[in-house]
Amino acid sequence: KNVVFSGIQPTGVPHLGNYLGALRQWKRLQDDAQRTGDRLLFSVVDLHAITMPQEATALRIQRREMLAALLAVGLDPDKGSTLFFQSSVPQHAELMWILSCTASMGYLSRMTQWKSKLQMHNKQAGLDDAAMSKLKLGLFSYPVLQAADILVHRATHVPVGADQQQHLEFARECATNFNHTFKDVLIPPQTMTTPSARVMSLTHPHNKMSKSSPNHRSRILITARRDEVRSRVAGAVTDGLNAVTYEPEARPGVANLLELLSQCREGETKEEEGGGEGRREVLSPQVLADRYAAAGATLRDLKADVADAVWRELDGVRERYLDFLDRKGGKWLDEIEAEGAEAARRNAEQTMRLVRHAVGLGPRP
Ligand code: AQP
Repeated sequence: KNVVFSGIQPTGVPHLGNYLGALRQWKRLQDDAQRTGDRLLFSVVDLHAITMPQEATALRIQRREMLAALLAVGLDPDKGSTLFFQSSVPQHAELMWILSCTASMGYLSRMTQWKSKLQMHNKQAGLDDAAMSKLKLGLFSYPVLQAADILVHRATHVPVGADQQQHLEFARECATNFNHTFKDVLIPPQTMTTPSARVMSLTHPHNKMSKSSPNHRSRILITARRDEVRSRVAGAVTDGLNAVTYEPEARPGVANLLELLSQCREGETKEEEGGGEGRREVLSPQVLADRYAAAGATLRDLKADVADAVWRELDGVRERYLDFLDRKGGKWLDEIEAEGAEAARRNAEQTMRLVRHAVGLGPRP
């Protein structure tokens, strides 16, 4: 049986990008697992979140909000998904340390995300002492923690966005390094690349939609009210040409809306339209654009349809989210997390017994 692991940082309520790029796929894997019996582990990766400065009270709240959001999109421990906070399973950090003793600094320093963070600090080469002291070790080594997250559960499959491919390659490298140095214990995981395109910011369509952007109008949260969805989409930056065409380079804002429409309509079934069973035909952004153009439709027409499609996709999430946060005065979420963490610890401990023994740190398992 396959073991699937994936994680999301508790850096704010998930947005449409997180949903279409990750959470919706996790839910589909859960649906499939009813048939395949695959094991699914989804973690709120709070140890990753602290690679950037976080305020303690806010982080405590955001972890719970993320858990409520995962449940609200339909992930369900009763349907085979193990949901837990990464920090509740100390084996993640323990394996990270062991892996970091065989991981290559050179490999880590070539990671694109690290290089872009370095650029953000505007201190590319020849870092002086003052610049070095501002850069934190955790930010540099977090791919090792990411590798440990996956390897400690002996995950065979990891659903991630295209931007994470390099880190997955690194995780495979960590597993092979370990197996070569000590003993064949860890399983190099396979990547399951999310099929959907990246969702771009509604205000700066060259950037991806992001939780941490200071501009709230750049994103649609999965807990948005209907009027918020409408106003965010209506306010999306497009251009002066009031016709619909699909030109990702020249018209990124319009292309993003067409991508969103295509992806959100994919989730609708014929049943909802009063038809038969099964998934509705997926219309590509290009085909959608051709149809709008043929009908002489305006950007306003497109935006109205996008807002409707997004709302249909997110319908009910907000109510469930608010309900889950409040259930039993908040205790319900604690119970779900405690159960998930217990199951995840049991799973991770099986691997760690083998790992500790292989390294010479523990008895024969
Ligand atoms: N804009 C996006 N389009 C498609 N997928 C996206 N993901 C994130 N943004 C988009 C996917 O969401 C999953 C969880 O991401 P994360 O919590 O690790 O956060 P992130 O990738 O760093 O981006 P965020 O959510 O915008 O957070 P911040 O602003 O804190 O960096 C991943 O599978 C990711 O690919």
